[in-house]
Amino acid sequence: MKHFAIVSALALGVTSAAQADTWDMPTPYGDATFHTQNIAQFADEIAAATDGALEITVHSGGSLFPHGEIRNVVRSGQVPIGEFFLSLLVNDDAAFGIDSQPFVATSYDDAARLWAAQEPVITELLSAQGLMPLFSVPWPAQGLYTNGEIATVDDLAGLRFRSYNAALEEFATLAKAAPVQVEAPDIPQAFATGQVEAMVTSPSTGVNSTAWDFVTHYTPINAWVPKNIVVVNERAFRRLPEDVQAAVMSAAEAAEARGWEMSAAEADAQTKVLADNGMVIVEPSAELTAGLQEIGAQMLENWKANASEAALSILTTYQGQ
Ligand code: PCA
Repeated sequence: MKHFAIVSALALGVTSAAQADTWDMPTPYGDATFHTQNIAQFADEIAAATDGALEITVHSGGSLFPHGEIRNVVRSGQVPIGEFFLSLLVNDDAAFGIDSQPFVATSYDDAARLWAAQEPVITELLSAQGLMPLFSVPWPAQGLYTNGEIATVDDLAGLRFRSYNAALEEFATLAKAAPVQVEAPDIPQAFATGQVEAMVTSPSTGVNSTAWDFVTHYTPINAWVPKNIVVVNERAFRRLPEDVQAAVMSAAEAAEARGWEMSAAEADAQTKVLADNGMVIVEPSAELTAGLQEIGAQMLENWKANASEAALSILTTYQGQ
């Protein structure tokens, strides 16, 4: 009897240790960013649904790992889950980069159709790396932040231009600007020190980085609607009890739906915040738009030249819809 009691106590100890999991989750953007807030809610929902059996600790703003390493550390199992900017993986396969190509998908409707075509392809590519996508959420369409009005592409020539991925670097180069890679949390400092003097990003990131402190004009060129993605290490996920796995999947589905709504609400609301803080909002001139579309057309040719069959099938599916 005594022996039995000891054995069950041990068994209980083992069981409760296996039941309570804490996952560290690195993310690239700051706490004021709607993506981070959406992820915080995702974590809360999982903790509540599993009675604390899975607690996710969010490490925002690149505080646990730099943005460029987040995919690799989830892949290696150093952390079980993480968020990153999807098109950063474009060097693995062009399929990851299609949402950052100018003028392919410029509205939320387009972005949703593009994601429907892209999701099965990138799910397979990530699975080959031992990763499973949980949910993906778009940023508001990307606009132009400058000092003074930009009437034509020529006005961008020579500007030190903040960039966040390979596509934006190519875009800036084709506009004869000088791209400089800067992570979102470092934007204010990069402008303050003169490292950069213009950028393309969403109204959300413009507001989160108090763009009115260093630029005067915002031009909503709305050229692409890029996404973040949250991925989980497949082995770490499979180790979870089945009911916890189900709670993660259902919180992920809710987070994707909520994130798209938050993004759409931010597009107008944060543009208004830019205006309320004194920025001049200028609709792009026909000439500027035409010039940017030419750059986009050339970029898409380059993208296609580097695209796998699977990547090209995304475009075919999307354009055929
Ligand atoms: N904000 C992020 C990515 C796209 C966006 O709107 C950034 O500027 O880094």
